[in-house]
Amino acid sequence: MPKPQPNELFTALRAGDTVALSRAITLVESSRAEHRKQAEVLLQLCLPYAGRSFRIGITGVPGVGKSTLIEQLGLLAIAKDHSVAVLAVDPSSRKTGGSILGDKTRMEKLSVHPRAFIRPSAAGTTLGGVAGSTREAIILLEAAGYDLILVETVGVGQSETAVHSMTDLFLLLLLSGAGDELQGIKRGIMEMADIVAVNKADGDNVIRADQTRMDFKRALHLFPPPASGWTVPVLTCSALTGTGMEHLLEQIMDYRTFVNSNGFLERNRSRQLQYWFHESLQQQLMNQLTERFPDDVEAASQAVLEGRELPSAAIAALLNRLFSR
Ligand SMILES: Nc1nc2c(ncn2[C@@H]2O[C@H](COP(=O)(O)OP(=O)(O)OP(=O)(O)O)[C@@H](O)[C@H]2O)c(=O)[nH]1
Ligand SMILES: [Mg+2]
Repeated sequence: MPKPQPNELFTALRAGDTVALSRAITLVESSRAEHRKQAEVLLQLCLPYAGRSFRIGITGVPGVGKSTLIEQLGLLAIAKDHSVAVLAVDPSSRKTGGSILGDKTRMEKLSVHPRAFIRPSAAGTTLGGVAGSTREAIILLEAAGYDLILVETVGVGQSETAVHSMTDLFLLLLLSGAGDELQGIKRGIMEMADIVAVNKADGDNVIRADQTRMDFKRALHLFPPPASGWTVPVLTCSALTGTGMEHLLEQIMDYRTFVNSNGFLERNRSRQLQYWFHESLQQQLMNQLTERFPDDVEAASQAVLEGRELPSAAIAALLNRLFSR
């Protein structure tokens, strides 16, 4: 079967064809040069339809209940006439590939719902690669008409920063009754959160969850207020029983209204575009240099490794030489 061309994929995904949408995402995830060219044509076609969704990043330690919560929240949002797409950025699961099955089973009802689309974790290259393609996948999902996009990320390392820099709202999930030392949640991640929810507030955990909620509310006072001007709410919920989910969705929509009306949403998005422009500039310059001038790059690198030159000087000399050719 011949591979569909970018314009065919575009027409099909605009018409709601989810098979075409899946293929389109696979295409932007590919690092092969010919795929990359096609992906760029496709993304360019989609660009006029991008930016119309509300993008939510969801983070928290493994097992906190992100996928379970996405299932609940997604179904609730659909009941309120939204259409929901889910992406996962999960560099840790690449070895086993286990999360693909896991995500689908955790989101049993959502994954079969006609107004939902779930794309399990990308099996791929570096985090940078995964993050870049996730960003592009968001554009495809928006062109396909999804108005709520949920991006799940595991609470490790840089994936938070990457997801934070491509979403409008960052939701931090915490475990109840494990409040000591702020559960090892890094300060930087706390600072990114627009909403904090203590999950698993059910059964014997209800009281402890509320204690955790108060602890975190106090802890949040120690951080500088968010640039959006929004007061970060700390809630309790149970993704298992559904308790608190309505309230969480309300808070999400309140935040959306808030940042829409004070202009922060737009400012934040243009800052994000700026960030991705610079990231991409660095990445592409680097790739071009190492592909086209491998010997020169290697020589400069050797000079640094042998202690003959400082990195900045070696690179300045390298660039001078290349640009004056
Ligand atoms: N009691 C209780 N269990 C929950 C709740 N939410 C999730 N769980 C359970 O916690 C386990 C992990 O849930 P997941 O939704 O897979 O958690 P996750 O954060 O997506 O995990 P990773 O994707 O591996 O990082 C599952 O067994 C869920 O059934 C909750 O609100 N209450
Ligand atoms: Mg999960």
